[in-house]
Amino acid sequence: MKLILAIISVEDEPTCTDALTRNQYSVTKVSTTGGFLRTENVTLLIGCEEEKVKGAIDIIKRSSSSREEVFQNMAGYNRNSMTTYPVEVKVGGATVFVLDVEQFYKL
Ligand code: 2BA
Repeated sequence: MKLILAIISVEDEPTCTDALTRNQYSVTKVSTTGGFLRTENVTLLIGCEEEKVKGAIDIIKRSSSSREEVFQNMAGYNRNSMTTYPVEVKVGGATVFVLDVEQFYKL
């Protein structure tokens, strides 16, 4: 068994979760925050058999559109300085980790 951790944008989450559950994947959503942009994103936890991993990744890829956006970076923000600067970053898309599950119980 595998555990897929998929970090996706808040905007893409409903489409992605619907598509996964329609295809008989069990999904848990966790609200998370990106360390760089400090904006909210969503991490999906999907436990499935190894042979279903590719199908899940295909669904996540189809439902997570990737695009460029400009953000005001707050990295230099502190009590003495209000300086921000624009950075162009890729948003949407998905960051996916696939982990081996050592044991799985439903108690
Ligand atoms: P954030 O950390 O808020 O990053 C958002 C986007 O900003 C990233 O998109 C990337 O394009 C850019 N970025 C991140 N760190 C950067 C840096 N140090 N310098 C310049 N640009 C940077 P993605 O790579 O698609 O990542 C989307 C979200 O997925 C991330 O949000 C983070 O929450 C998560 N993530 C990505 N890679 C990760 C990893 N290796 N481990 C843990 N979480 C990860």
